[in-house]
Amino acid sequence: MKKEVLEVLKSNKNKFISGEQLSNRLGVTRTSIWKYVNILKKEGYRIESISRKGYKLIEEPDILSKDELLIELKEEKLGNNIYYFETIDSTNNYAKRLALEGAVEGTIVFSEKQTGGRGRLGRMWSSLPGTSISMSIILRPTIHPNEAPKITEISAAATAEAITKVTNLQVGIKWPNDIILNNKKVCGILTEMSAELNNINYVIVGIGVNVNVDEFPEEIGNVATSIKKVLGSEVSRKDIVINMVKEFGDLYYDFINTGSLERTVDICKKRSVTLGKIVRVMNKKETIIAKAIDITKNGELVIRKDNGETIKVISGEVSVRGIDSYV
Ligand code: BT5
Repeated sequence: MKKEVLEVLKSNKNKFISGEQLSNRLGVTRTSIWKYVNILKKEGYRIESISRKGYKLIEEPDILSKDELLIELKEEKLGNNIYYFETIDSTNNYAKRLALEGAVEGTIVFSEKQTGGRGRLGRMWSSLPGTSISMSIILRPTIHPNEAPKITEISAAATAEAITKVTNLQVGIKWPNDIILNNKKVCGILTEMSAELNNINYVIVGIGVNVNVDEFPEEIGNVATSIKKVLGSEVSRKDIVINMVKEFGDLYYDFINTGSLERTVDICKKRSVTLGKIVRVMNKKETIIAKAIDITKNGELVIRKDNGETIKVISGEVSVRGIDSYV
């Protein structure tokens, strides 16, 4: 019921709505309404209450609570099922557990704090409570497991577009999974999958964004930045999440329905900080130094070695000269 009270207050933002109207509309007593309003106030909503006039929502806190997101995302294909935690080891771990229990596509797990946030290949991901976004989306795409890397690119494209939409900042994409601002990493994406030979059971897309972070732990101070650091002012995490989920839904279902990754690749190419640069690609077999020259319509990175040989890279560790520790 708290969600319903919040929804009515939000749809009447900056206007008074009487306790009686609220109670009639929602079918609960005025005392209950008063109790829910008090809980919302404790959560940080600024609500004016004046006897005989009722309640007026004046300001919403920048929290990624379940109620808030369910209301904001109710028209979207993704995000109709939300889990929200104050603290968790890793949203990807929890999403994996939910997926195994049968959670539907579009279920999203958020946490303010992660005690064991993960990057790729066992690396750590640092997420700072209240100022970053840590979220994982469960997907059940009807595609061949070989195509799963495309989902990382869809996520990167969607997140970059969302950040630009909210902040006007021109963020770059370092193929395939990093979002870059001023040569530093502002967002990382970890895509994990459970699959059989020919079909995917589930994909978990974990996204971490540094939004209003002021100070990073020393060990990542040289590589990490936040939107606030570059923009010079705070940004609503909620706005970024809402835009990101919308954009993601758009690009993802476009790909699932048409089989074409064209829209995503266009965004990734336009925003690429990798193309035209010398890169170091590491895979299980070897390390290659080459020039990144293109991204194919399937999302592979094309690199050209000094001897003229070109190679298509599907996934792997790519460092870009000038952006990573690779110099
Ligand atoms: C990634 O790995 O960039 C994927 C990060 C995914 C994080 C999300 S948060 C929600 C979900 N739940 C999880 O447990 N994970 C996902 P990779 O490309 O391997 O980069 C990891 C490297 O980035 C680390 O070794 C650090 O150098 C650096 N790093 C760690 N925390 C960072 C931060 N907050 N901002 C920028 N760089 C960071």
